[in-house]
Amino acid sequence: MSKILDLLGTSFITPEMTKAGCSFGDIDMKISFNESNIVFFGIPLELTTSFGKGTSRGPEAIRSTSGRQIETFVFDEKKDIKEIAKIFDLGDLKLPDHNSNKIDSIFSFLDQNVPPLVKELSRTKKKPFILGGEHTISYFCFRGLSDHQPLLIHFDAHRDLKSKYDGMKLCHTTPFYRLIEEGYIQGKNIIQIGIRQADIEEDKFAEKNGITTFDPWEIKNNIDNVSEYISKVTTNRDIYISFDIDVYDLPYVPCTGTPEPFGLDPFEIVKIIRSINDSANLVGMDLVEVSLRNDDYREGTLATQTLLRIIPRKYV
Ligand SMILES: [Mn+2]
Repeated sequence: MSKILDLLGTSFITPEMTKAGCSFGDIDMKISFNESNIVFFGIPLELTTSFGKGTSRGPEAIRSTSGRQIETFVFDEKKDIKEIAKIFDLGDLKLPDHNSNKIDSIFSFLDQNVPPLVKELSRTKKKPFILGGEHTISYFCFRGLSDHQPLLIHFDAHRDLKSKYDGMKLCHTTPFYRLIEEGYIQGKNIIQIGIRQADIEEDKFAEKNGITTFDPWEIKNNIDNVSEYISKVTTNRDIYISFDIDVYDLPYVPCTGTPEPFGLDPFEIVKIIRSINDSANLVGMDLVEVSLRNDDYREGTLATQTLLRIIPRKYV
């Protein structure tokens, strides 16, 4: 425990010292770490991205829009998150310098620090909300919560089930393959939502391992059936949400690295978020692959508004 507290004191750039200059939501009623029940932190990892760049600015995009642009009152929920949640923002994890350190040494830093931190937060009844950074971080975050055997609800355009990519076993296209291969989760406990890009091996791997997939065509044609299914399988279940912003259709996400057409719109995403059963228990979540370029805050806004639709749910 003391090791974790040391880590909190020295290993984070406080929200005020990040580029955004404010905490998530810039909430004026200050909550102490001990009082909090939701703990935000950023992992601005951008190490293995293969196409568009900028995901290291994800936490900045989310803190800036949530703190400076968007009300904490969620209009359609008629709830103010500062009244209903006790949020503490640790800031951004200080990562080893990406330029002078090898990929392996940065991964070993994450390996040593992220799973124990997430586990300790969970043990002390604080739900970790982790802002990426590239999707690779989910591998480290989920491991800290795998003892709960949660149902993993994975929103993404991509399966991220490759066994290897560009010679790397661990990178932004492989986290869920690694989690399954290393025994942290079974495929039958994964639901992938919004998928529209994969290679044939990933598709076969998903089928072989019993992963449930809802592609956008099915969601567009039959969202009520999808919602009903999700409500049923999340009843009385621990759940973990891994949310890649590129699950949204291409026009909604102008900055993310690998945008895809044929995606979902915000109304469909909110409908699915609301279909998770009230009796479920969110053990943690990550929101990844958000980016910020040329002062284009649309994607940060959408990411924040997605979080603001999750926080008021009973399962949080
Ligand atoms: Mn993706």
